Amino acid sequence: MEVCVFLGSESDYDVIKDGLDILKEFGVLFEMEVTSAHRSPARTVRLVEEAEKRGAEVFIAVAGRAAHLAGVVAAHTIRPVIGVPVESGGLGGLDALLSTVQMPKGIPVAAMGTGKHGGSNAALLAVQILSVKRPKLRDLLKKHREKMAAQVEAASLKLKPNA
Ligand code: RP5
Repeated sequence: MEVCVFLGSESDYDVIKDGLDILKEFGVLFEMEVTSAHRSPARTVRLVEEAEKRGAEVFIAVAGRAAHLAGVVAAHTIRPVIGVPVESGGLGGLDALLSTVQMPKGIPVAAMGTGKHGGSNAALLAVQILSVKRPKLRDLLKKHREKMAAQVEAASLKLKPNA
């Protein structure tokens, strides 16, 4: 395993679905578990320790509401932890965003934006971290950026009158 993905609840799955596709596209080995910082704290800590032993180099933690999952994972590992706040409940994700991003100094979490964009960016950031030591991933990331740039240009052309 290279990337370990934790969801605070099954209901968070949609937020990371596209991100999982990105990890697959880049050929990154990942495993995913549902575990909660609040509802299953002991399981969360055990899973972090097991994932480290099995080679996880980066953790992604997806959670909503008082989203402490990424912070708790970060407290139990020195591997990089990427947090994805989920839009749920009455506060539209601001609760989860602030819970994820406002870590006290000493225990960093790389906090993404809320929702599906955050889920996709978490996967891309995980690939970027892995790519520091893997030229093949760096090449794939460059191609991914070139493809996006081409899509922007194509969209621009499509919207031009008389095109
Ligand atoms: C958080 O509470 C989870 O990460 C989820 O985003 C939210 C709601 O969980 P469920 O009630 O849907 O299980 O802990």
